[in-house]
Amino acid sequence: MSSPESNATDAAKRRAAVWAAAQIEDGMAVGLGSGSTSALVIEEVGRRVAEGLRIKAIATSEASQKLALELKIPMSDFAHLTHLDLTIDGADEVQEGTLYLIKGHGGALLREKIVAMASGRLLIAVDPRKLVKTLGSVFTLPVEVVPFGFETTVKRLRDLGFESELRMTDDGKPYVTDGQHYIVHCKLPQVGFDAVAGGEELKGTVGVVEHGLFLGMTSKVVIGRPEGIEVL
Ligand code: ABF
Repeated sequence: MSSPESNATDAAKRRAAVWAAAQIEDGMAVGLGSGSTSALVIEEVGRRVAEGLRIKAIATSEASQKLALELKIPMSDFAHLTHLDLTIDGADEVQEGTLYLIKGHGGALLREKIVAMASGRLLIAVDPRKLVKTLGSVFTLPVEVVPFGFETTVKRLRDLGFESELRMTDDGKPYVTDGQHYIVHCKLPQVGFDAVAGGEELKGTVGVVEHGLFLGMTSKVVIGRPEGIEVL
């Protein structure tokens, strides 16, 4: 049986998701995010498509692509669309004030970043638990790395000062992303961490494909709250 707390979180996610999906206009090219909040967005988009909304969409993960196709959302790809009007995605953490994000605990950060970068606007839908004052205070930072020589990449990340651990599956194997990479979880220093400089350092590390810091990319954040929604 689900707890009152998880029911409240589910309701908050749904409220944020429905508001976010309502921002899509007829004729738009739309990026569809990953994770449980994005799944609710995709459900709502599917409902609107069934009612006649005409869009083309690109998904940020195989799971979201599958759900969107089941709901008969017209899917496209970057061979046919070079620009998206709007991407709606979730986040693991949203820093109050800066709207800097940690993303990628769903394992899809690389595609999420590629889709967000191709998008005119990035709308993030979250429940209130995702708001933080300091990035990394609740979640580690996922960093996507090339499998070859990952042991040396992890060492380089540790040498930069990040406590770093390879993400494993429940059956003890390295977690493999849709892009066939591994994920390393890095703990962010909680005092004096410069997200911009840190992001550049991570990006410049040999073996790193991409990291889950999304800085200066967010247009709006919608937060589902018990009394309605709040937009930042
Ligand atoms: C994606 O899914 C991610 O970037 C983030 O890791 C996660 C958030 O999932 P949820 O909405 O389930 O909390 O958006």
